[in-house]
Amino acid sequence: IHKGGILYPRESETRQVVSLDGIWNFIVPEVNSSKNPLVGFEQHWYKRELTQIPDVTVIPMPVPSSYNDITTDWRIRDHVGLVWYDRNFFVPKYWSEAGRVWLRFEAVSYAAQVWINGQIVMSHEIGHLPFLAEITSYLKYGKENRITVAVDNTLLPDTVPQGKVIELESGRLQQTITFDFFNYAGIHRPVKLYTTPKTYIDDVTVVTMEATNEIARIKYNITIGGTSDMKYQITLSDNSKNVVAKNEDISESLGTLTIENPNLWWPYLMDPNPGYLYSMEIVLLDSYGEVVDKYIQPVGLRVLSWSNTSFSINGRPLYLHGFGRHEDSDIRGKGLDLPLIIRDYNLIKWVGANAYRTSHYPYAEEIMDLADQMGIMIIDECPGVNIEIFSETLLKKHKVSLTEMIKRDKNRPAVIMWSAANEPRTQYPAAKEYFRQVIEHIKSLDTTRPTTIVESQGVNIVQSSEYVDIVSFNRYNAWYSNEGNLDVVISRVVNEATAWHNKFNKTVIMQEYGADTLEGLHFSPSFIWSEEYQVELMSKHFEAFDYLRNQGFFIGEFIWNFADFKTRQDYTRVGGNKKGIFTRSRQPKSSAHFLRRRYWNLAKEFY
Ligand code: BDP
Repeated sequence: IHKGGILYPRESETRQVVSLDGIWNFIVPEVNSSKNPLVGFEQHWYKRELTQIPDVTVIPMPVPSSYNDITTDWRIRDHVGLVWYDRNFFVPKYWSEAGRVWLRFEAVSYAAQVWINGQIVMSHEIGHLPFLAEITSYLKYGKENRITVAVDNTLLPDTVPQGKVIELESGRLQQTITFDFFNYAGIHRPVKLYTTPKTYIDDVTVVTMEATNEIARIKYNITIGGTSDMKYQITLSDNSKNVVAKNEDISESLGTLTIENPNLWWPYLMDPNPGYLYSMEIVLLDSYGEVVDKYIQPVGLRVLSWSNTSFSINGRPLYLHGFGRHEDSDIRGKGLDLPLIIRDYNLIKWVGANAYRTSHYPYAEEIMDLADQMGIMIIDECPGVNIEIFSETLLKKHKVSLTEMIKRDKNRPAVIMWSAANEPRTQYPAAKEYFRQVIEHIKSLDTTRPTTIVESQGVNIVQSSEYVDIVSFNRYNAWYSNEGNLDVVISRVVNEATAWHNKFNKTVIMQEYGADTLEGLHFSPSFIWSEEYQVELMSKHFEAFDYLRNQGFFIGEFIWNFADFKTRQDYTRVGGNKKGIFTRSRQPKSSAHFLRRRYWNLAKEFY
């Protein structure tokens, strides 16, 4: 685990950022004649260009993207184990004077080992999270360089998330998983080279201490790498670039700033100007007053507070209405795709949602940036989905995944809650101590946001809910249980939400409910899988939610799912999970229009 910060690479007068995205070379060892999965290590493939290796097929592979759906070869789609990527790139001569050069991967699923010019520079496990290393001494300046990456998608009982590998009678390995979404793999997010000076800003933490219409106060903490003898100059500017607060020429890395008549950060539909961001310019100065390094950090002014009956932002109670989602689309799988993410935000705004959960892993930083800018509230979920077997090794890695996620997202105003896991088997006695430690770990890193665990087990057997701040549950009434029986929905939802509140005396969110729906399938009277059924199932839930909202502890509703998504091959899935209110190509089903009416009405009523 990288000890320092994992700040998003941003350009400034003192920093340059270069993208390594593009078409890389790619090899899947097993689809070649040797069939030996370890051949790449045995033959030291990282010591030469992949295109120079005899008797292997090198194929072009886009980065960022999942590799699974790019080719027409099912052996690549369903491959388990190691694959290899490489490309060449140039480093300008003047970079040797830059100070330091860093390499940062925004996410590789699941594990990666990285070489520069044949020398190992870093390895990382757990997908969906960034990792970086300084590579100054590995580069050839003013020359061509090579980057090689070995990627392993294998999930085991001690990975986050868990999986098992079985050998089929054909001799092929097969990945088994307990979650339904497709286990996409590859270099999923951008790869960047960037420079910093020798002494550099390593990490920034900003917390809003107070946020009213009259005054806001933030506390910051800067950590630096290199010489510690530096002066700091901290400037906060509004979005018209007017300086509103400043700390000049100070030697402390810790400080506060006070902003008069601030523009607070408000969620979408709660204010005419949601997602207001200031920018905090952090400058390091040497003893001559020369600028050494500069980093610009967006800052949203907002405070959260919660009790056993409410959850508020800047003192105003929240009602969360949104969905669970996935990073998923045709061909690129979980690869970052800018047109798709902007389309998604346009749909989120159209439907009038104010929040979503990053089910079931942290989403790309570009997606999170947009949430900050648009005022879409995020329940930030770590990759611990469907944990079945609790062990010490798993607990350690689970904590690492939370450390990395919180380090990455701690400054984001959009992130309003940490979700430690989705549907873990919390009925087992071992879950109790496990999640006590997981939640304690989150609290040791951040106490400004509430925690949750998204539960699917029954209220009376769950071992972990006493530790969280907010109770979350998923329930598929009239789908996985009582399929077809829409008339039982209202009482079941009301009774269960009430039981959670009564047992744990906390606020409650329904994080998932829904029905698979094939767009264009119509039945009257409604019948499962039809558009009518999805709409009717929603309308029953809405009645239950309206009742619950009046009880004073129910703070959110999230339909499963925003869009249809690809799953593992399974006889209950026809071309994937179809519980989306949008299709996989992001067109509305009848349910999207129906949800839109409700979410806009909620917005009017609450704000
Ligand atoms: C829930 C899971 C979610 C699934 C959903 C479903 O949390 O990941 O996609 O069921 O089966 O249990 O649709």
